[in-house]
Amino acid sequence: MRRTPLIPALCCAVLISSVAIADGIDYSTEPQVPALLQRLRIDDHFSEAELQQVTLALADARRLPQLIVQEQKAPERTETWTQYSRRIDDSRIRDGVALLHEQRDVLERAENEFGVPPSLILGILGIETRYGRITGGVRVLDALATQGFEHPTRNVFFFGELADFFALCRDRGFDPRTPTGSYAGAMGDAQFMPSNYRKLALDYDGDGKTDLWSLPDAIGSIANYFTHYAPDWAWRRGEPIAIPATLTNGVLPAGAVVNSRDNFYLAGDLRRAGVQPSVPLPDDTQLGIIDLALDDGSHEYWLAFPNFYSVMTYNPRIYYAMAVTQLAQRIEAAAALSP
Ligand SMILES: [Ca+2]
Repeated sequence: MRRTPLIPALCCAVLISSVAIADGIDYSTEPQVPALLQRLRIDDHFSEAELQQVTLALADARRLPQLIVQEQKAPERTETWTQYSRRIDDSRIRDGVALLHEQRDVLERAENEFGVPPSLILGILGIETRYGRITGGVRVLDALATQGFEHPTRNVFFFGELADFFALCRDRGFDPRTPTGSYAGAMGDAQFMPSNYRKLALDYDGDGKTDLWSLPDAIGSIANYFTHYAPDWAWRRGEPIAIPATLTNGVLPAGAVVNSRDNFYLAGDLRRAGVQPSVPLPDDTQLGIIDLALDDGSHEYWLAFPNFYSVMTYNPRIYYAMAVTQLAQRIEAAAALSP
């Protein structure tokens, strides 16, 4: 079978040992703080007075090591597909259709401007926060200080996000002690990390504030995200995300690599090897194979287009991208029945 690499692999995560810190410590005296302040001074031109505010905020930050455990045991890493896919339930589909009607003008404007269909934006909002209902109650300051100073494997990433969080707060006039979000420091209806909030969030209702806790701003920002985040993985206007497939022989072709961002196959080769897409495709279509093992021992197979890997830039887990994809498709189908 011919294999065609389409998308480069992600860089490996940098591994750095964690710093042991006793409970109750004052994070403003943490040994990595001078590097944080220097970064803000150089990259974001913080004044000495602004750096003093950062130090005071860090002194108020709470150490919440349970957030690191939560991050390591995120549902999309630990649940089975049978468990994870329960998120695609009737109430999420119904609420998605309702929001499609309620925000139709904003969603259509985002589609015209960025090429990202309303159903995908609703799929993201539905899986991330139940359309803005559950945006997280952890102080972002606490989440990012704990994960940035102490996460055993992803501390470099979170340290960068902590710096971006302080810059975001300075730029937007937020008190760093105020915003709340997920255990990972993701904020608002769209659950943007601070670096993406700074780079990609839009004031899409024109009220002068870029507020990701407002649905119109979240909708425009998600659409913007998919066209700007990574040039290689940008959303392809008008192309599908993924379609179901069946196996003529009941087994995958020998040597086929599934659930990978590095292995792609041609539709013609797949068809000849017994992998049948649910709709006819030109032979030269490049596809990834998604294999979803169910708890009853059966499997669901899907064929993924480049847009599936674009969805994975939002969260690099197959289950996450597949849940967003299937929710988007179910919302689209339900909306077609009640236009
Ligand atoms: Ca706004």
